[in-house]
Amino acid sequence: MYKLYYADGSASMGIQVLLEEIGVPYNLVQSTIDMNKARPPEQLAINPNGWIPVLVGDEAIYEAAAITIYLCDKYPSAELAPKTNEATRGLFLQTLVYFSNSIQNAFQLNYYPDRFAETEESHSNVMLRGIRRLRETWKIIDNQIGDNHWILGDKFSAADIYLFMLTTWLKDSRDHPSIIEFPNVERIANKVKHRPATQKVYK
Ligand SMILES: N[C@@H](CCC(=O)N[C@@H](CS)C(=O)NCC(=O)O)C(=O)O
Repeated sequence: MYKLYYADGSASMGIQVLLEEIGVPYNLVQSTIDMNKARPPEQLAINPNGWIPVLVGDEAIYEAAAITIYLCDKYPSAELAPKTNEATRGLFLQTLVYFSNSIQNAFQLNYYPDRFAETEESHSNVMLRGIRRLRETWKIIDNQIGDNHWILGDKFSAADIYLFMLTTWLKDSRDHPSIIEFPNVERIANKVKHRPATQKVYK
């Protein structure tokens, strides 16, 4: 039985959708993304950064993209990722790493400006740069998708689940670009949203 350190609205929800799609049993362990609240000690022992998701199974690992690849490879019969010798394997890995490195980084600039600038006067500037970076990086993914049904082409994959999770962090209240600026992203996010696994997790 897997244990998933979890908080509403966080990247752990994408991993929960993936566990549901695969159909393996798991327990959620309540954690937090509130900077003023303590993380469970076991979570911190695994991931001293204090971030979620953290997944505990045969191994304990963190980093959402790594957990995604790990689970897809462990359960190949779920067919949520191309096999290592399939043509779209490179695109699958590239997209997940881009999500993690570039789109999540853009969100962090806007949500956690204190991590990127020492002085409080600089925070609003960093947040603004995050908004511009969100627009730049989502546009690149929107162009990459083009007319494809799913990110990788005709076949649904864990990268589509990851995309959906990231779109839930786009907030008008923070002056983020609206998803309608990225129609190909929006089209895929809407399809993922209506899958039973996503409905169960995001209710
Ligand atoms: N690179 C990490 C980032 C994870 C991350 O930023 N998690 C956020 C929630 S979505 C978090 O735990 N925030 C609380 C904090 O940074 O202390 C990943 O992709 O797993």
